[in-house]
Order: sequence, then C-alpha cells, then structure tokens
Amino acid sequence: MLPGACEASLGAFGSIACTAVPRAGPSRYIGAARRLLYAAHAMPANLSPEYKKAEQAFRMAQEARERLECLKEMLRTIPKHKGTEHIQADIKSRMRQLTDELNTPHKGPARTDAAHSVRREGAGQVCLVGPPNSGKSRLHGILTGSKAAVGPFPYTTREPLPGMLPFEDVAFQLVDLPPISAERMEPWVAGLLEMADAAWLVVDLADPACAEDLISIRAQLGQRRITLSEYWPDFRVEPTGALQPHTEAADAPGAESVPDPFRAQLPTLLVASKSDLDPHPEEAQVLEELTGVRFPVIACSAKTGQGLDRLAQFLFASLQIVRVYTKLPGQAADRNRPFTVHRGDTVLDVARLVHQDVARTLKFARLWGSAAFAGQQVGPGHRLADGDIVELHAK
Ligand SMILES: Nc1nc2c(ncn2[C@@H]2O[C@H](COP(=O)(O)OP(=O)(O)O)[C@@H](O)[C@H]2O)c(=O)[nH]1
Ligand SMILES: [Mg+2]
Repeated sequence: MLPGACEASLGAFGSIACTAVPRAGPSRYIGAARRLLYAAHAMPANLSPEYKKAEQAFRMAQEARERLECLKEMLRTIPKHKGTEHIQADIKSRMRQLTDELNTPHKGPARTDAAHSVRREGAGQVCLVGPPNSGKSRLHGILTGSKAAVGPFPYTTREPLPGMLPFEDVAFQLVDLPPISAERMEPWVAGLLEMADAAWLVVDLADPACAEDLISIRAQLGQRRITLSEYWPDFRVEPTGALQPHTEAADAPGAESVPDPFRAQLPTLLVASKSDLDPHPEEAQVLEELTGVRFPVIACSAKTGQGLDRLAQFLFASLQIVRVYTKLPGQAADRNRPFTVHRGDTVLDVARLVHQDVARTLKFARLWGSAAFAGQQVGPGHRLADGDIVELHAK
C-alpha cells in the first residue's frame, strides 16, 4: 500500500480508464523530445530565435559533426553580455571536446559511443534509472517481454537494453540501464539520459538505503548536468503532492534565468517497485523530505502485476501523446500504425513525419475527428487532436 502522499500524486491518473490492449507495431516517432518545450518556454526574451533553434538542434543531434555545427551556430547567435559569459565558455569547451573527438576517431566520443547508443522507437523513450537491485530489469522484462538479466546481486545489468511497452495502438521504448550508485555510473549513461523523453526512477521503498541511494543518484547525475525533474509536459507536482497543470510559461523550470543549454531536465516518475513487499508507509515521505523532490509516484510489483497497467497510461497522458492516422483520397484511413505527435503539434508536423517532400509541398489537409465537419479543409498550421485522421494534399 502506498503512503498518503503518493496516493495524492496518483489521484489525477485514477480517472484514466485502463483500456490497454497490447499490440505490437511501434508507432512512428516525431523525433522531437517533448521536454524541449520547457527549454523553449524557459528562454528569456533576449535570446534570439536563431539561438533557440540552434540549441534545440544541438539537443537532438546525434552525430559529433552535426553537434559541432550546432555549437558554432549557438556561439554565433548567443547574445554577448555578462549574463551569458559562462555559457559562451561552456560552448567553446564543448566545441574543443568535439573537435578533439573528431580528430581522434578511436578515442570514443564523449556523448555516447556507438556500442551504447539506442535508436529511438515508438511514441517516446524512457530510461530506467535507480540503485542496484531496485527491480529495474525485472520490471523491464515483464513490461516489454525483454530477456533483461535479473539477479539478486548488484550490477547484473551492464549494457543498455531497449524494449517496447505497448499501449493501445502505440508503444513506448523503455531502456533498461545499469544501476547508478555513489561509487559507480557508466559514463555513457549520461549521453542516453540527455536524449530521453523521461526517466523512471525505480526505487524499492522497502530498502532502508533507498533515500541515501536517491541522493547519490541525484549527485552523480548532477555532476553531468542532468536533473531528474518533477516537471512533465502536462503538469508539475505541487509541494502538497497534487498534480498541477501547466498554465503559464513561468511554470517552467529556470524561466527567470538564462537557461544552461547543457543541462538536461528529465521529467521523472518515481516507480515504487516491489510493492508486494509492503514497504513502510512512511518511506516515501522520508524519501521526499531527504531529497527535497516530489516526483509523481506509481507503486507497482513485477511479481504480482499490481500497478503495472498504470505505467503506460501515465506516459501516454503526461507526455501528451496525440495519435494521427493518415489516409489517401478515396481510401480508408490506415488504422494500423498511427503517427505520434504531441498536443499542440500541427498538420505540418505530421507531414514532416510522413516525408520531408510531403512537408515541403503541403498545401492543405482534409480532417476527420476533431474537425467541425467530416473532411473539413484545414491549413498546415492546424493543431491536431488524438485520433484525428488527415488526408494530406500537396501544392
Ligand atoms: N518481491 C519482489 N522482488 C522483486 C520484484 N522485482 C524485482 N525483484 C527482485 O529484486 C532483485 C533485483 O532485481 P533486478 O530486476 O535484477 O534489479 P535491478 O538491479 O534494478 O535491475 C531480484 O532478485 C528480483 O527477483 C518485485 O516486484 N517483487
Ligand atoms: Mg538490472
């Protein structure tokens, strides 16, 4: 049973009907991490649109050469004043690192080496982080059908392992990772976390060391400028534990200051694992008091299955996933594999997922679903709703 504080955090999701019908077939991914939205909101007015664009491109770029180009553009477009001097210095230092890396191909890239990179798939990518033995791999195995190695001893997991968690007709990519502890964190883990849409912080509340473990994890990640954040695209968690929808840009973390382009704010769900072990009701509160962070919490057990169905529902709602089906004129919609975008995204965003040429030549779309009438003509900037069907028309 979860303590009261956790139940409060869960409240808003209690109303989401559990209609999960596991289906294979990963959906097609928009390719833009949702949390970039925060960065966009958090940008103070004196940062130019060119800088914002370069910063977003930097966060999404996988290749060293591409990242270097983005950094050059960031340095060119950042306002040159006292408030940005430290960021300018950071940009230059990253440029030096990348240049070194490109000049010595065998040295192994700083971000994440090829052997440890994970190709994104599905409606969102979620990394499983936590101390040793918290139950990450067993959870991964039961949710994705992966053969993640499970063991009662630390460091059973050594490599990143992707797997797909189905939810209705989409799927989320879960990446199982080695543990993070005060003594140890694989250097490539930071690179994967920087690129993820969200984290599940898997913690066994029955383990007396869990609060200390969480402090160590946050310290390890902090050194690499990664913050496990209570801010999700859809809401933030109030100090009372209640979920508060974002109303203004001021809600976003760091709205007042010049944002650090190299700090990743990773929306985090506290997955209280092994709930079958019946952790002491005060454990979650102690955890929150000691760490000063209040994540949304879902308690679950990979052993009994309790709470597992809530995990994908939570991701679907809180990452603001919008499914869009495409059709050709005179034909039925392709109902098998939706394109996944996010709340606020437009017809043009879907066209980009279909093909760059389609996006380039897009003139209008016909829309079924959220349209005023079936087949309504809408422009490229029209915002889409979950379940919409679009027919894309070129110039
Ligand atoms: N009782 C119980 N034990 C679990 C549960 N999940 C994992 N375990 C056990 O906890 C130990 C560590 O699990 P593992 O998934 O390898 O942890 P990881 O190091 O975080 O990947 C193993 O002995 C698992 O069988 C659970 O939901 N309930
Ligand atoms: Mg493991």
